[in-house]
Amino acid sequence: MRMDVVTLFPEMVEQAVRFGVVGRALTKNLWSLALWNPRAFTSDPHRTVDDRPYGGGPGMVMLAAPLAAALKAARVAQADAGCAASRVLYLSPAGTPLTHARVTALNAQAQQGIGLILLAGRYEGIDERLLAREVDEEIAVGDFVVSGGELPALMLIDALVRQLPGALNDEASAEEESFVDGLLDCPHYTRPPVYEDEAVPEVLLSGDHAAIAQWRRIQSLGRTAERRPELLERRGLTKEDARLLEKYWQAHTGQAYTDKAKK
Ligand code: 9WO
Repeated sequence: MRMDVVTLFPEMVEQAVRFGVVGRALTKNLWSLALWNPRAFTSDPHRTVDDRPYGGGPGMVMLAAPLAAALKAARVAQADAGCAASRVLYLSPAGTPLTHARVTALNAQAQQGIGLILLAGRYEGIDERLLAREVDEEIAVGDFVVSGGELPALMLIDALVRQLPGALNDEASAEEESFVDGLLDCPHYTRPPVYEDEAVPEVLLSGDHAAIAQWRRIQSLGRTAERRPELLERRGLTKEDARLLEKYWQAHTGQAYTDKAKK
């Protein structure tokens, strides 16, 4: 997978991708990264990348021309690297909320040779004319504003790379991960068997893999119903999942899960 990032702080991205799963995947050449600083594509002595907003108001706006030149360089580099096409993704609070399904779809595109160019804004934003001409998709990682698009870009990179074959030590962990089946993850435990007088759930020490799998499913269903009921409504429940959820709900509330809707 080829990814390019257009950013005023390439060092920030370069350092952040060297750690953990993403760093190991980079070392294993499961993906590749190129960074493009719009400041390198300026022609004035002050290497200007921003200016005051027309119409007044606080802060500065990123100029279109340096960004257009940086994006062009990224597109050419991706074509030279064999990408069939490039897709420019702008990280913005106004973008489409990022979901597991969207990450999976972007990965599928990348597997077909589409290079991803992540555009990270700074200041108050980017000249709208650049966005209209160059951006294929705006993506939000949450309903909040941060100081720059770099951290959202790094979240997107992490979510994408984790899905690459060989990126995770145990492929099963990707399957069991939250949102793969539209459910939240089950709770996890490790040594010691008792911590601060709290014991690990007995079933996890039983060695009964079928019982453990069922317990984990019940926990995922129950946690999703408690914390993100809209995810359950969206995905629906099989008869078996409804039966398992009932077990959780009865044990945790003393009520039938269907009664919940009557509150
Ligand atoms: C800022 C903003 C504030 C309110 C409503 C919409 C907004 N869009 C932006 C914006 O695009 N800002 C630029 C990118 C420049 C300032 C830093 N940027 C940014 C991206 N802040 N927060 C994000 C972001 C990206 C993806 N998901 C969540 C937040």
